[in-house]
Parts: sequence; structure tokens; C-alpha cells
Amino acid sequence: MDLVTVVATALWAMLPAYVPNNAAVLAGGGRPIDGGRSWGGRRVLGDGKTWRGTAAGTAAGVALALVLNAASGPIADLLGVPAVEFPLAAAVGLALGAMVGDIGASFVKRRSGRERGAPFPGLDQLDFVVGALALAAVLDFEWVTATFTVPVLATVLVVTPLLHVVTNGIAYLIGAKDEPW
Ligand code: CTP
Ligand code: MG
Ligand code: K
Repeated sequence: MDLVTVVATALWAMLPAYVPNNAAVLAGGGRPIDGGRSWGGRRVLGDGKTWRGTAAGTAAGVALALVLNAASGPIADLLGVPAVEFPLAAAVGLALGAMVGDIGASFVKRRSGRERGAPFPGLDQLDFVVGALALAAVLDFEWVTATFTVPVLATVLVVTPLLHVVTNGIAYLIGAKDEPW
């Protein structure tokens, strides 16, 4: 696999996992998933993890995967790379998994005494990648192993934190997010 194919595959295959967190920021609010409950003197998850944000984020990621499937042929031809197609199970796994990974990170943050919005470098940038790939692998193992070859996976792990820092910085600057992480 040449470098263009590796990078194009990595970015394309992760798009349904990148969009949910940003959609959740725009759509979030309402009832928190933990219902306001605490555990060990700290919130279980906190007010930053809501049912509405999670549902909207998941829906946005799945919808994007379906749009990408419709566009993948011509764009892959244009770039001269093999097209990536998302089976529905993989799309759901990537989108819902990204949300679950982010929720899991909030659980870890609260247990380690970090208040809502506090940064946790490393975890903040990769929680959703781990969640997305893990749930996608549970729902469609063959698709994950065929798509995320070692070079593609390595690219994802390097490029995702960079993209995360840039997109959250922009979200902060335009006022969509309270903190730039
Ligand atoms: N959001 C949501 N539901 C989710 C994830 C995010 O409603 N499952 C919304 C919330 O409004 C949240 C915002 O998106 O405040 C930003 O998300 P994030 O940075 O992940 O949450 P934080 O508020 O920083 O909380 P935490 O410290 O728990 O990450
Ligand atoms: Mg945050
Ligand atoms: K987060």
C-alpha cells in the first residue's frame, strides 16, 4: 500500500468516528446519562455526557457513513485509491463506539478527581478512537481487520490527536465549545 492509500484510507475510515463528538457538542444538553448521580463523592459521568448528545452524535456518524458510501466510488477513482465502504454494522460501531469511548473517558476523569471540562492529555485525544475501533470490531471484525492494516492503524493513531487538537481549537474559537480540548 502506498502512502496516499494509507492516509486516505485512515482518514476516510475514521470519519464516522470523528463526527459524533463534534455533533454532540452542537446538539448536547438535557438529561445527563448518569441522571445526576454520584459515586464516591463524584459524579458518575457529569453533566457533559447527555442522552441527546449521545444520540445525535451517533446518528450523525451513521448518517455520514451512508453519505460517504454513496460518494466513495468517484472520490476513490479521483484519488486513485481503493474505495472504503462502510457496512451498516461497522458504521454503527464506529459512531456509537466513539461516543462510548468518550463517555468511558469521562468516567475515568471523574474517578481521578477531574471536574467536567478538565483536560486529560492523551485520553481526550484517543478515547473515541479506542471506543470506535473496539465496538466496530465487535460488530464487524472482518471489516475492521481488512480496513485497519498496521500502517493504516499507525496513521490513525498519529493523525487523530492532531485533528482533534485542531478541530476542538476551532470549536472553542467560534464559541461552540467551552474549552479548547
Ligand atoms: N456532549 C453531550 N453528550 C455526549 C458528549 C458530549 O451532550 N455524550 C456535549 C456536552 O454539552 C459537553 C460538550 O458536548 O459539554 C463537550 O463534550 P466533552 O468535551 O466531551 O465534555 P465535557 O463537558 O468537557 O465533559 P468531560 O469532562 O466529562 O469530558
Ligand atoms: Mg471537554
Ligand atoms: K471528551
